Amino acid sequence: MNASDLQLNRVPPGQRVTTSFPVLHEGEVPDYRDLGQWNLRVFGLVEQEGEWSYEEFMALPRRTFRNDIHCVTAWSRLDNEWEGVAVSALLERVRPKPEAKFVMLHAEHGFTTNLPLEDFMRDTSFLAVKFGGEPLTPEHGFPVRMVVPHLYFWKSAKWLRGIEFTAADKPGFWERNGYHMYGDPWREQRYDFD
Ligand SMILES: Nc1nc2c(c(=O)[nH]1)N[C@H]1C(S)=C(S)[C@@H](COP(=O)(O)O)O[C@H]1N2
Ligand SMILES: [Mo]
Repeated sequence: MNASDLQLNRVPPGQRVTTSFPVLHEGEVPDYRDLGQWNLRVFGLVEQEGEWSYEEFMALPRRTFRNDIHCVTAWSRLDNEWEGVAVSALLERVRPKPEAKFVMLHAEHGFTTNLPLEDFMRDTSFLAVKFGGEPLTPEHGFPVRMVVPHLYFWKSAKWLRGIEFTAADKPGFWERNGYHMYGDPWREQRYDFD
């Protein structure tokens, strides 16, 4: 097997590799000059709701994560290096109830996206604060974005502000607008008719 075969195995069907980092989102980049107003709320079907201020969140333990990301618009970016907080660090404190089966991620300005609890809890999913050794740039989600690399990148909510645990799967913003409820790049679950 040569190097290009190895890369092929890492690129899902219908995707092409880019070394740039495209910026894609709906609406305005939030203005976060005043992080005193920022918090992250974890709520819904949990034993104890959680809320972290910016300072509290930045004091959580962090580690490096390496992954490949796949955007539904057909670009993939390999070998990304991030720094972030493991999902388990938040769940230790809030503890989802047994009825919790899905998660709705809530971002600034009302953007939402849904995923199964199991996918949210994978040890490859995390809350990113740095990309390539630097704090996230405003357009890539500063101060905190979700990263769920095994699903299409629209599930990786930028400007994350809330994590809601629910019993039933409800569509988020793009999912209401025709995107797939799950979004597995390896099965090309791009739109809801795929
Ligand atoms: N808050 C928020 N997060 C978002 C989006 C958005 O519109 N708002 N778009 C999603 C989509 S469709 C994609 S492809 C990725 C793009 O992330 P990037 O701009 O860092 O490449 O962010 C996702 N996260
Ligand atoms: Mo996207």
